[in-house]
Amino acid sequence: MDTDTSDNTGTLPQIEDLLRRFQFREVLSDDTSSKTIWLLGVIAADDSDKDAAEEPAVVAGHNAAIVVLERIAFSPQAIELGCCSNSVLLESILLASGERNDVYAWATGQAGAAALKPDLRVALTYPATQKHIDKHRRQLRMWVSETPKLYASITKPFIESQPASRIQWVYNILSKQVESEHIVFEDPDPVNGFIILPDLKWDATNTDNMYLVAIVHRRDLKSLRDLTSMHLPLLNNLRCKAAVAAQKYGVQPDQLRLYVHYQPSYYHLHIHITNVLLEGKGMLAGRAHLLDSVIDNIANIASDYYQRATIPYVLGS
Ligand code: M7G
Repeated sequence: MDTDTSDNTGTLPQIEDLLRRFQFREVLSDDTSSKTIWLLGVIAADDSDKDAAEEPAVVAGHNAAIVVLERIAFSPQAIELGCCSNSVLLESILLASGERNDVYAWATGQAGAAALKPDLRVALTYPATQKHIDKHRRQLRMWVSETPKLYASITKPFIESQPASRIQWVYNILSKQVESEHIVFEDPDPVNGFIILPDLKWDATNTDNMYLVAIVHRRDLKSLRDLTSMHLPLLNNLRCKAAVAAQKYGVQPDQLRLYVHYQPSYYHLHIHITNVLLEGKGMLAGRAHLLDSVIDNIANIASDYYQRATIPYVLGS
């Protein structure tokens, strides 16, 4: 979701309208480390609402919606306010309760409105499908060791059964129907080209949290499992141009973490490009595969490395 406060295209009023109509049903999950909460609710359909690409989940007769609320990091402006000599940020804090022991003191409080604006990131999926709900609901997770045989008999048919509508958002970006004003870099080549733009998880303000996503133009590569030495020109091109894109935010090539997810949520090849300072669940062992290692495995070990490898990952029940 675009959180650009300069929005004048009507997107913000639309989102505000949907949030006002959201009726809470359940907390799907919450994560104290990323200070994020996932809420399931319903929104009574309205003529102006977007048609669902897929069958929406229905809860008590209404279309399901998921709202994600995340406390966002201090912005560069807030950091400046906290550090300058008269420390506007600190002066604005209203303390609620506090403790002191020897040289140590701690308290909870609330920063003044001017110091921390905006302080919340909101993402909305509406209408949400059962898949969206399952993805975010707290669930039992377990390790799976995917052998090539398991991939061929279970995962590949599963990937092939996914409706194209599930990656409609990808095609919308590639055809420049949405988010085109945010494109940071494009190589239009249909075989080795891609679009790089801010990931929806990043508000494009604090570059310590920089999170870009590179989406390849070709539509035949679903995941890591499809990559061979034939795709080295694409992968090397991606590695090189990701550095060019990141430099637009002042992030240097050696400050980048480039990786693909296996399993991804969306089966259309894309690369995650983040600042190394950013840490999170998406970078955990068992999900993130560094692009450098992918290139090295294919180029120097075996062209069919990812068709022969047993790949372990964590799967929700
Ligand atoms: P993934 O590895 O398939 O799954 O990555 P994950 O979401 O479980 O990490 C897809 C990436 O695309 C994620 O980093 C998403 O935040 C990002 N993403 C998803 N959507 C629907 C959009 C979108 O509409 N726009 C942008 N810019 N990024 C998106």
